Amino acid sequence: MASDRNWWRDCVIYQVYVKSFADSDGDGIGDLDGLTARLGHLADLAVDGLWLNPCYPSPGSDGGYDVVDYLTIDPVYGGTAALERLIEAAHGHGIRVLLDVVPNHCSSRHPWFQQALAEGRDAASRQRFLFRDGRGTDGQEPPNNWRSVFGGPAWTRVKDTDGAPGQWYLHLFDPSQPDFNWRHPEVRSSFVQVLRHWFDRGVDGFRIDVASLLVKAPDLPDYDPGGTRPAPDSNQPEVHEIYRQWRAVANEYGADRDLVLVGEVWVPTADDVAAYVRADELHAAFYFDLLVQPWDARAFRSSTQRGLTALNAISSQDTATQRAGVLAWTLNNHDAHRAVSRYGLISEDGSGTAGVMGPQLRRRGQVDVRLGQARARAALLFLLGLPGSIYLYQGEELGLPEVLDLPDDARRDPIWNRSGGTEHGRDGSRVPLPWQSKHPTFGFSPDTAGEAPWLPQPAYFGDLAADVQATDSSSALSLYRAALSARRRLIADLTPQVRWLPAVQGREDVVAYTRGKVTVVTIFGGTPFDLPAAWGEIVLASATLDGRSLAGPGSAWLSL
Ligand code: TEU
Repeated sequence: MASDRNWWRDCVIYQVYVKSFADSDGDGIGDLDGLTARLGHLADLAVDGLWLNPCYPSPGSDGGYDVVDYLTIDPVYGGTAALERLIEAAHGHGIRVLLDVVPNHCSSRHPWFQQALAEGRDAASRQRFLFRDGRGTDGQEPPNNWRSVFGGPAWTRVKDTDGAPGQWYLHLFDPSQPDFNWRHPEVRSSFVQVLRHWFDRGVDGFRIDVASLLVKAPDLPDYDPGGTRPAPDSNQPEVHEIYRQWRAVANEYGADRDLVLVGEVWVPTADDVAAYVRADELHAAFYFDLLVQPWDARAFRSSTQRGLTALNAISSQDTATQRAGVLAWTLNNHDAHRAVSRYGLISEDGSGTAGVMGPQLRRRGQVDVRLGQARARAALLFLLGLPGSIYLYQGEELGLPEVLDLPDDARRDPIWNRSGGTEHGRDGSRVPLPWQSKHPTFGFSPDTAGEAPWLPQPAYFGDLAADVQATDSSSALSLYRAALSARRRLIADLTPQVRWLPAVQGREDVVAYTRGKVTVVTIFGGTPFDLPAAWGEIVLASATLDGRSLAGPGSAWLSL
């Protein structure tokens, strides 16, 4: 690949939920050859890279975030050879490929965990995980009060080798996902080996799953329900040592490869996020604060500024040779309800949001899809103007809403079962993509009759299929193409400094910022707004223009 220095500082990465992107062999499950065959879609979008959700061998109890073998690709996705084909083809289009590394936990079927179970309580193999004796009479109570992100206790009790009730092991997610002990040297060295293994095969970087969770507070103290102490299961200072080591490994591959590590970092404050992109740590960290904001001018502006302020503070320590990384901005991923449905939610029914993060990411209720689509279009232009890297999630370029009404028996997310069916979980953003409107599986699977798609596609997906949108200049797909190519074209004109403009025409629902010659303006309300002549020529708009009057909700880019 051509080496354009630090491509990741302002890249646009497209997240591929492989299982739902395109199925090449008719088993109803998306795979890497399906993705390779559809690379033209991504080249036309002008994305710089792909992040693939995990496609390692896995029982799939958490969509592949329960890994059995970190060094191969599951045959269901085409095996390692299919990844090699994908990398070669993607690089041919100038598109980089990032894998997802899952270092906090593995699958309970991982050989290390199986060994730890088989060898019993005093075995050295147990030290790679977090096994503890229980509390209370006969160790019946979990070792501490931590809760699983997916609901219920974060501990599961195992049987001793003689069949008697034994120790407990920690799992911050599903019981099928035991947490590693990151204070164990073999755990550390094995993941360095994982990184090198894939870097050596041409992978351009990694998205790091739950990057802030790996190290737990010594002695695993109880969680403080009052919240006066920092959480003992997240964001421990020692976690940063891991990323300094990983950065050094990535750096070994040199400036030509310019590999990237981006952390999925859910931490309390913007300063906590920025700490992960200190010059010798990660290249980028997700700034989820913006993703969880409601559709509101003040909320978007202040969240964005919090992120920028925190990053500036870290960047103030830059030297000529050592620069801090960037924020990774995103409004969609495979864990959240799609932006169309979040921003289009007109009344909440309060159901199904009880779990951790549910209220922020997955509110349920009545959705006005058209309103949500107009707002999501506007949000895209707000996002694409920002300095740093941008992460898009497959299907958002089609304006897909969250599928909120999947049949219960189709749901696969462990959150559904762990919550006893009270939280619906994340399947609704993972429904297989519609490519062709007039096709039994909307082009997801081949023509020959095979297995049904692993999650059912709603009938209305036909109207949103890529083929109909490709020829419609007013479609979401056309806007995404125009916006990404405008970003590419104008990037050299954009300074990293974001300057907020004072409210214009008394409109508190309008937010505008400039980066050098370019102004990005977003109308959050429904009233049209006159784009001031002083802002320059209109480059692009997400909504209808009548002269210089932009319909709301909508965004525009202007350039002097
Ligand atoms: O997610 C981390 C995480 O804690 C949340 O996004 C979580 O899935 C959600 O908020 C539950 O309410 C990462 C992955 O993105 C997710 O798909 C995995 O399930 C999780 O880690 C475990 O590996």
